[in-house]
Amino acid sequence: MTISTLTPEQLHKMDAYWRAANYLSVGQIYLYDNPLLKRPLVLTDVKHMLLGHWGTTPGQNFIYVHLNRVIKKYDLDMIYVSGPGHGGPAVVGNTYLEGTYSEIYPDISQDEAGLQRLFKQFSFPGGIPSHASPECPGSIHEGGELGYSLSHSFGAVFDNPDLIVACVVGDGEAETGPLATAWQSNKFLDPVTDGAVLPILHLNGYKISNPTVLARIEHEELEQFLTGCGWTPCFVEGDDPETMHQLMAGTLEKAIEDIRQIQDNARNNNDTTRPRWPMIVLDSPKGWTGPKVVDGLQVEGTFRAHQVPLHPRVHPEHLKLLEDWLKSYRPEELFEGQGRLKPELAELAPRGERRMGANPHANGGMLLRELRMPDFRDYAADVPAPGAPGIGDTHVLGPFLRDVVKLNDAQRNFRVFGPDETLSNGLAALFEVTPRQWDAATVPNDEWLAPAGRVMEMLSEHQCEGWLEGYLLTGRHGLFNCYEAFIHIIDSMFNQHAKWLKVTAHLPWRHKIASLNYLLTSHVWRQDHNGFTHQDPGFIDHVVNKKAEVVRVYFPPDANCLLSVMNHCLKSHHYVNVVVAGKHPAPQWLSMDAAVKHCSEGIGIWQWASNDQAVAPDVVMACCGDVPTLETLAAVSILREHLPELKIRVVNVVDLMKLQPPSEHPHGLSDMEFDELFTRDKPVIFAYHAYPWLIHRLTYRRTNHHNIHVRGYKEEGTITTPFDMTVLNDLDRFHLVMDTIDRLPQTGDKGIYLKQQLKDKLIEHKQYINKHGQDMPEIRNWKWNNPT
Ligand SMILES: Cc1ncc(C[n+]2csc(CCOP(=O)(O)OP(=O)(O)O)c2C)c(N)n1
Ligand SMILES: [Mg+2]
Repeated sequence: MTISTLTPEQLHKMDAYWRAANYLSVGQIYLYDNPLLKRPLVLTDVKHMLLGHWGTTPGQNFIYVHLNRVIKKYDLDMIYVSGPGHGGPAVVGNTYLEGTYSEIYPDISQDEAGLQRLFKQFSFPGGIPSHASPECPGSIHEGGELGYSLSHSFGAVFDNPDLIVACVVGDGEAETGPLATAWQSNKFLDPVTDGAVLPILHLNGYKISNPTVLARIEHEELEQFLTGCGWTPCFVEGDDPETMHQLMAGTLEKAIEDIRQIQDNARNNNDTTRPRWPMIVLDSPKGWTGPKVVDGLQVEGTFRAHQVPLHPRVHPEHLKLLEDWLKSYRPEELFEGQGRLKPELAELAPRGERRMGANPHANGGMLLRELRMPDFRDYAADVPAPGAPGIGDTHVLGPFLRDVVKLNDAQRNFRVFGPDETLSNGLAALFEVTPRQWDAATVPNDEWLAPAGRVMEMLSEHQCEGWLEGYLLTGRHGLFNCYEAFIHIIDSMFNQHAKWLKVTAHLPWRHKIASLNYLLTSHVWRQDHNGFTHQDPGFIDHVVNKKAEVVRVYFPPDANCLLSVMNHCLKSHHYVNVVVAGKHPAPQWLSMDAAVKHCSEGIGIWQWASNDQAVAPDVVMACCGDVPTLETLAAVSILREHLPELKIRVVNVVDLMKLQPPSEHPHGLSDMEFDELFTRDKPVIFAYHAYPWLIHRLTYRRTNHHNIHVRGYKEEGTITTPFDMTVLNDLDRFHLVMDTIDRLPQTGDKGIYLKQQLKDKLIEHKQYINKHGQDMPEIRNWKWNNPT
């Protein structure tokens, strides 16, 4: 590396550009008015509420101006991911300087009035958030919740061979679990078909009020740690701007050239050794160039620089410090009288779509190409009559997904992500057409591993989620398959993605992206190997907290419904779709034609199972989920055999959101439609896949809510037989029948006698499973016989 990569003139200009970005950042945090300091600063020029994060910002501004230089020099296709996205003033300021901000928001013009509005809007009611939020051009990562920057960056470069993501990782962020695991992403990156991530560890030494671990280990230890994670770290350390500019410029050039060399070797020389990709450690003071000492305490280079170091409205003597700080950037040298950045500085930014704020990858919907879809009907399970045997619903889905992969192989825009379960979740058919992408070593007996593949598996739900989000945010499609219980691990990441979707849906310049699709299987009712730890259907409760406009939850009761639902989800935009499905052999209910109709409606009466066609029903047996549907139909067959005079209506719910009123969710049934299905006054025995209270939550406003009695998972579980799982939670057919009898006094003595029989049955069941270790033959061999 040469010590003087930059000519004195370049260095001077880059330093000025950095000062301009720093000036804009301080202006955003503090100023209400007087944006160019054309008159002495007075208290009324300062905002009342001072919100924002200074500490990370000058370092990010420094990185941004240096990235701009290499983008121009090497004509790079590059986007910027800000791990400590609370450094919002940096990305907003830089996209303003490069011109993209004003193109999207003409009101924030490149003049004094625009500057004033730029400053005022930041962290201000009616303005913009303090992070690298969706409102900020060039952002695919808000960085409010720390930890996901590196996984997002890798997701963005998969199948984007020309893209480089410069990913700033906070040294505090690096302590999070998701970030700690994300360093390993380099074992899953194909230098031939994927792009590159350039991590820049922002070692400013501090978090909010603590030092960071990585800043307080030996230099050598940090180097070994990063090297051990498979990277080639290059250090840029210091605080003298001039020296640092030269160091950063040289280091960045070397990193870009190394990336190109690695790619060239792999792409043109067939070099298959795993690259040790370059990364940068930027060791610079937190709050660099800000106030050094305030009220006798050191600020620059300490944790005290994290947020807002001066409070002029509380301490009037800070006003002068603020003015001095702003003036230290010498704004008169940076901006013309009218407030526009001087042309000799403006020319440092890249042009057009090479500007990081204008790069289409950061507005992924612009690049979205629809998937080529096979006809899902071609994969139908044969269901000559309800109750036909099935091989396991996800096993039927597998060949359909296989062909989605196959059909989109050329456009390289579909991937399936999962911790380690694609096979055990019943999707083995995928491996007929694609391996798992794996760029570390392989040995004989490994299966389906190759440097490039459509299936991404690493045993970190965080990593899978982050990769998939990054992939979607840059305009591609994907599916996350996961054990139902462990999807909770990414609850919080789902939150952030759902928030992103909600906000971007209302930004006209942001194009819609493909939906985030979850296939949750190996679900609560069938955890034969694993028991209680693997039994938790609560993700659904979590998901429905989010805005109705972005979340969808589906419980296909059989394979044909699963095919229809998944086809719909993969074609949809800007939602989070949660699909819960079984993988074990289970009876099938609907032919493909019937499934398409049922799933299109999302909820409906199963006429073939009901006998209330001519008259009002005595009871509605509702079910949602594959196992509850099975138990409900078994209960219906008992009722119809023993109490044939009862009029029973069977309602199956595929689309959970149908239960909500239309005012709450766009899929919601009107009250009239709901009453037609569930009646206004008859008991409803509702067998539900997950925690029962969600059904109450969704239906509490409905006319007949007080008659809805829900059975579901109530946190009873262990390793036991499949049927016993339902018994432990009172969701089994016998309990459902007993519930019905309890709610229908007209069943009289006949009902009481039947109840007694069923109670005896439950004891018989316990005795049988304890002795034989499997369910009674009458349970195992039960088949739906259409009662006459
Ligand atoms: C997951 C998560 N936990 C806690 C916080 C609260 N928080 C905001 S900033 C911050 C410190 C971040 O430190 P670092 O990553 O080093 O960023 P920088 O020093 O660049 O500001 C913390 C703990 C958060 N935003 N996200
Ligand atoms: Mg830090």
